[in-house]
Amino acid sequence: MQVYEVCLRLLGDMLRLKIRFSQKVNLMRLSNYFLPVLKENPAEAQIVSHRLMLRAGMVRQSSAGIYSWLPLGLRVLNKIADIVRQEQALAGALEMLMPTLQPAEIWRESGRYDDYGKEMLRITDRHDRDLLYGPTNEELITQIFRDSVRSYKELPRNLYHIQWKFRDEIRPRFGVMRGREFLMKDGYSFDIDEANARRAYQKIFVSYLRSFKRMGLQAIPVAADTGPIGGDLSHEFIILAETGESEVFCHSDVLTQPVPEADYTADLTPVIDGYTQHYARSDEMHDAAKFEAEVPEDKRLTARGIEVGHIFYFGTKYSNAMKALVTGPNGKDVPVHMGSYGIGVSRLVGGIIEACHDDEGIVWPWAVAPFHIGLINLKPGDDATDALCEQLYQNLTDHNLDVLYDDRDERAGAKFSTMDLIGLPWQAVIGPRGAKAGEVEIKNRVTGEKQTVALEAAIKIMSQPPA
Ligand code: 5CA
Repeated sequence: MQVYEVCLRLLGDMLRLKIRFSQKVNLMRLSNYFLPVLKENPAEAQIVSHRLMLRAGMVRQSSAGIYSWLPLGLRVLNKIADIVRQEQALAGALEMLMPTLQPAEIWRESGRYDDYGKEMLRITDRHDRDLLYGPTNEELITQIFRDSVRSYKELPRNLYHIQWKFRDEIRPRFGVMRGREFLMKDGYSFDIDEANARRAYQKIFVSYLRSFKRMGLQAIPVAADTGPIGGDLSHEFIILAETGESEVFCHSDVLTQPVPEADYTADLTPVIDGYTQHYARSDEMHDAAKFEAEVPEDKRLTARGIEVGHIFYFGTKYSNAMKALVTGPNGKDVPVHMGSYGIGVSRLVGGIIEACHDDEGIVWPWAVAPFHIGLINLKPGDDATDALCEQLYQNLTDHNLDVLYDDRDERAGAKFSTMDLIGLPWQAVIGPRGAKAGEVEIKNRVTGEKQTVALEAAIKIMSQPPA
């Protein structure tokens, strides 16, 4: 062999080693992770999602209704936000980011500064200027819009952001479900007239049905009250859960309506009509006589639920008050027609757990699971077991799967119960016996079913959501 060949080979070996080394460092090892699980049920948690979020080390309360998101919880929050982003993009909405602190002046312009009452957290800066921690963003987006857009030719526009909000709720409770500080996706549409604005509303209606479905949820759109946001057309999206704070009254056929494709060039009216032709209302709008007159007895559904989204068409309420005008095709200035569209991103984390758990803990739907697979090493330090675990980890990540590797020196029972508690869709267990045979025991967290298979088969099975 030539000297240069030896050198090349040595170089190759070194590179390979370096890659292996860096990959090793990157493994999401539980021994390096921050997962402060609790064995006992925290006394302050009244509902299962709050209990499980605390027990699974996802959040910690900082003060009433205000939470820190720990690594595991943040991964879920981000996955939910990403689904929202993808669906908003398909519907033609653009992401931006507005600040949490807003000047009081624009709220005085709209007339809401005084109306909002004690729910608004008001702050004075060192120059004695009045600020507030935004509870929503109609004013700020209207200000941005009116300062930048002059002509109908720049319409329609739909802008959204995902940002923390603050509402000084009188009774923050149920963990992240009714927080004081919470993460919301809020979007705002701008159109030249009512017909176009209603179409913008329909697009977001469809995008919400799609987003919630992708999170593993069935959301029921119900006619809703507009409250402090204003306007005359509004729907809440409610997922059914016994612990929900809302009450829903609806025709059960609403539950069997198909979730539409993301074809936003099509006429969306038939899809929307499919949902809205039937009686479906939240408690605030409920009319018992109408419900009984319109819905046959065997189709009447009355249930509790969690409001995970809320959309509004309010026409020119803010554009009139704040003079957000555009020049129309005839050269005349007209106020833009607006709608606003909210999703409770942090509330959804709790909502999904309410819908998806069992006695052992959380059972994450695939699309929002913090990791897809929990890999358990039954004998860390045993060379063959370590090697097979690391190989499986590598192969799974090569398939774009998120893996959490329990390499801790702990009792097997403790490892199993932690994995059950944090609810990853698949568990893969490897011990010295399996390592010898090149086999992995995999467990479906949904059904509890276990099977022992060769490495390749394990990867194939775990690349898909468990049935
Ligand atoms: N400006 C409009 C639409 S962007 C708006 O603020 N709508 S909202 O008040 O209905 O809020 C939107 C969503 O935020 C709600 O559907 C709910 O899912 C979530 N949300 C509201 N208040 C809270 C809270 N205190 N804690 C957690 N999530 C909340």
